This record gives sequence, structure tokens and C-alpha cells, in this order.
Amino acid sequence: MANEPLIRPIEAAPDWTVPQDWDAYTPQDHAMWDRLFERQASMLPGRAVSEFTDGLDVLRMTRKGIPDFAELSDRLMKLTGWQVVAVPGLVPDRVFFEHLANRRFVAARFIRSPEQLDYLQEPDVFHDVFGHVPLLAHPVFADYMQAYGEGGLKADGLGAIEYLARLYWYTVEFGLIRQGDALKLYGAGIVSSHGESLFALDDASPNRLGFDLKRVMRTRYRIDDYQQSYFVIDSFDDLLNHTTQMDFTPLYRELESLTDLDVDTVLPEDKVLNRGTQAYVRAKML
Ligand code: HBI
Ligand code: FE
Repeated sequence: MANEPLIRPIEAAPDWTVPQDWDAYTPQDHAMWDRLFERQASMLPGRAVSEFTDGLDVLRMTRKGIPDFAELSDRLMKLTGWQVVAVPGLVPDRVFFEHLANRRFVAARFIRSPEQLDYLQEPDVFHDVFGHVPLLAHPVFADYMQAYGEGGLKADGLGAIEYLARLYWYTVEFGLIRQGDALKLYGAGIVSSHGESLFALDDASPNRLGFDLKRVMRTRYRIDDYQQSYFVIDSFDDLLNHTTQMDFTPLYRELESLTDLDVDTVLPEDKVLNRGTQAYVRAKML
């Protein structure tokens, strides 16, 4: 999350966009995309929500190489009215929300180096495009992302960005969804990570709790390792209803009077699907 001041590079437009400059990618860049893509595409069917894998197909993302944002935008525009625009890296919160509210998804254009195969601090084009873009082809999720951007612009004026950032974190980035009796992945931070795609579904360590808007907005998150709690939605319709049928202003006021919750807290009133052992973090602390 962008808390430190960011400086707009001189080559970026006032809205922070830059040309993707697709022709500048090297064969090594494309090979890195293909390597990451193949590793995820072979394990995600059955683990990721079907809307995610459908998105890869309808957007023709199954073809080799780093996607051309202009071509992706053409396809997305016809399906849900979204575009993908390139930015140099993290952008200020307001700029980010402004783009989302206008159905533009901002994506990094650089790709990680081989040393960063499994972990990198800043989102790269694989995280941003493979992780986030497929669900933008789904009409309900597409509307949720726009509503999030609009909510962000309002939250900014109310000093409540942190609460809204938590909602983004525990849904768009690290969300799980229930389909029938099974849990599936939909968060971009999970589906773009090989390790977390296994951990989030299969490991006994993390809590898996039913989604509750106020509960999520109270909960801190960690940016340096796998999550210690995941929140499970029942459907994308449900998620959209939470954000569009509610005025968050009274909720923010209430949240200010409540304590923040730690990453591993389980409350008596939580809908606990799995109570985590937290063995993964404990082992790391030894
Ligand atoms: N910028 N490029 C980029 N990508 C993000 O996901 C992003 C950002 N700036 C701010 C931001 N996310 C978050 O702080 C908001 O969700 C609150
Ligand atoms: Fe992301």
C-alpha cells in the first residue's frame, strides 16, 4: 500500500499512465511470463473460481507472452467496459481510485527477474495482469471494482482509506469464495502466487472465516508473507451488494470507536469455516 510519498516520473502523464511499450519486452521477459503462466495455469483449474479461468479464455490470455494491453483492453471493453493501462509502479491512492472509478485498471509493465520468481515487494505485470485482469471480464466483479474505486474517492475525504484498503486486501487480493461445498480462490495475490495458491486452500495453518464487512475493515493484514486469516464470500453478487447498497460513512464512524483486530484473531461471533493452527507462522518464529 502506498503510504510513503510517491513521485511521478517525468515520462508519466498527469494521471500517472505510461505507454506499455510492448515492443521493448525482450525474449527473456516473455519467457519469464510463460514460465509463471504455465506454473499457475496448470494448477489453478479446480482451485480458482471458474470465472477466473473463464476470464483467461475469453481474454485469450492463454496465448504465449506478456499480453499487449491495447489488445486486452479491446476485448475487455466489449465484455465489461474495462481497460488496462500501464503505470510505472505503485501510484498514489487517489490516482488509483480515480482510475478504478472510471473502469481503468492500472497495471505495472515491468516483469520480475528470475531471482524474484516466488516473491517480490512491488506488483509486476504478472501479478497485475494474470492476477487481476481475468475477473474484470466478469460483469459483477467488474462492477465491484468500479464501486471500490468510487468508495475509495469518498473514503479519502473521510480519512478512512485504511479501512477500505483492508476490504481490498481481504477480497480483491486475498479473497476466497464458496462454490457448493468447496472453497475456491479468487484473490489476485493468491492466484498469482504459486505457494499461496496451495497454502490458502490446503494448509491447516490459516483461519478461514465467513466474510463480514465490518469485521474485515477492523482487521490488520500482513504484506510480507502468507495471510494468517482468509475471508470467504458466498458469491460475487453478495460482495457487490455489500458495497453498493451501503453508505459507509456511519460504518467508518463506528469503526473509529472499535479496536483493530490482529491478523490471527478469531472472535466468538465469527463464522469459522476452519480455525487455523497457525503452525506456519509459529515454525517461522523459532
Ligand atoms: N497502485 N499500481 C498500483 N496498484 C495498486 O494495487 C495500488 C496502487 N496504489 C494504491 C493502492 N493500491 C492501495 O493503497 C489502495 O487499494 C488503497
Ligand atoms: Fe494486486
